[in-house]
Amino acid sequence: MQRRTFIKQTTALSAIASVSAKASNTQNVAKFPVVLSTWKNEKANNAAWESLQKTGRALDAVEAGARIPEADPNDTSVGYGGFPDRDGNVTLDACIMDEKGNAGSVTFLQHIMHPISVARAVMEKTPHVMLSGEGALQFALSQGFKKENLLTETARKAWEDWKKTSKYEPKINIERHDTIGLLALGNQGEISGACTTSGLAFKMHGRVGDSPVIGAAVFCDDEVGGACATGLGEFVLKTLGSFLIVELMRNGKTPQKACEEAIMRIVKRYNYKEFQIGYLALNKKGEYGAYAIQPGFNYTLTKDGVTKVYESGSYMK
Ligand code: SD4
Repeated sequence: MQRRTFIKQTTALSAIASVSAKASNTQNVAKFPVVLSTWKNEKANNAAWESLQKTGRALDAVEAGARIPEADPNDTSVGYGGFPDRDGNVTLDACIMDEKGNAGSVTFLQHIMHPISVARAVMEKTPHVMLSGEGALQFALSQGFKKENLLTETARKAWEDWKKTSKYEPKINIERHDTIGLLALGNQGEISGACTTSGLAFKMHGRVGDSPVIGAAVFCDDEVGGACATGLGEFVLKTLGSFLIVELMRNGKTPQKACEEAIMRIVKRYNYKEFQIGYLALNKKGEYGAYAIQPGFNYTLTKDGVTKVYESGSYMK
């Protein structure tokens, strides 16, 4: 479903949103295993859940989940089918973090369908955390990933259309905010997280957002839990939101309160009316939280094998 249509349909759900915002004193609990992802990502959550049935490991689950939108040509903000930058290049950012504090990431990667798996290979097979651009591509090829054209006809047409005005103008919730961030607790209750995106549609060539940055789009600490982000990445980067949320949880905040405080950091300092940020958090007890600046942010939860989409609370009503 197109985001525009989806947003229209979800305005009817705004009552649910305000209920969850008001009810933020009561903490949602899912125990483990559990999978939580940004936006409406049921297929990804189901793939993550299936992976948990096979290996039980949260790291495998978040990778399996992220691979679903990456390969989906209809998802215009992740991987194959992602909208290009303003010069027509599909450039990808992704990161992954496990329960031991290991992390891997790729930025500004082109021509590879599954950046999340390249990020995992960076984590597991190199002494580094982050590889970028041509170097990331060379590494991916050396690991057996295939070089492919990721620009679909639909994305190319959207770009041709955009070029008529060439206005770079992020719009709340309809600026292709479909980036997937995932958090999971595995069968042992261990935490992992992942994020993958083609970034903002029609961005400047070379622009890298929050999604490949550990601490910004994803952070996990097995003593505490994890957090992930979506939205206009520049503001997640400026406030290092996921790291902040994990630290707030370490200091006693519930996942819900930690997400709310991370949103407030942005609201207090920036002109928040112009953009959207959404955060998810999951602690080691299986308690989770979600909060956004604007209405319209939703998330997908899988527990006990059942996957459902929920509307997040938000600062703006
Ligand atoms: C970025 N955070 O590149 C990503 C975009 C996003 O849903 O989340 N879109 O800034």
